[in-house]
Amino acid sequence: MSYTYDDKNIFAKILRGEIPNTTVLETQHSLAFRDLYPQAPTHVLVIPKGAYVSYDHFAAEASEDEIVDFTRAIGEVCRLEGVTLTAGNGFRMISNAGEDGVQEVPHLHVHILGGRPLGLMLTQA
Ligand code: DGP
Repeated sequence: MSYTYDDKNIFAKILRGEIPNTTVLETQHSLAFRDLYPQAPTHVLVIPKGAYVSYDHFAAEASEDEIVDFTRAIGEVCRLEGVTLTAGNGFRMISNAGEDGVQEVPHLHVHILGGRPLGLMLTQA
């Protein structure tokens, strides 16, 4: 079965410039911007510019250039936000996918959270 991408999602609109965002970093294939509802002092979303719904979609179909760009963009955002292990106290990166992952926006995004102790990764819900 192939992946289905809905280009009406909010991050597709951000990529098309239809909705404003607070950009942290833009590279050839990726965009990083602040989450509208931050859960920590650092809460940045990193997205590929390509039409990928989830990380498994991206890993299966993105080019090597896109994958390298996205991976390095995530690292660069951590550096810019001062949460790397060399300059700060660390961070958490999360990528929700699908119904069980409780993904709200169906365009691949990685949350980078930091700037405070984040507690246990999961609590029962
Ligand atoms: P997820 O549940 O992993 O799909 O997270 C989606 C995140 O996107 C959530 O933390 C809130 C954020 N978000 C939703 N709409 C907007 C928006 O219009 N702009 C920005 N910057 N973030 C948004």
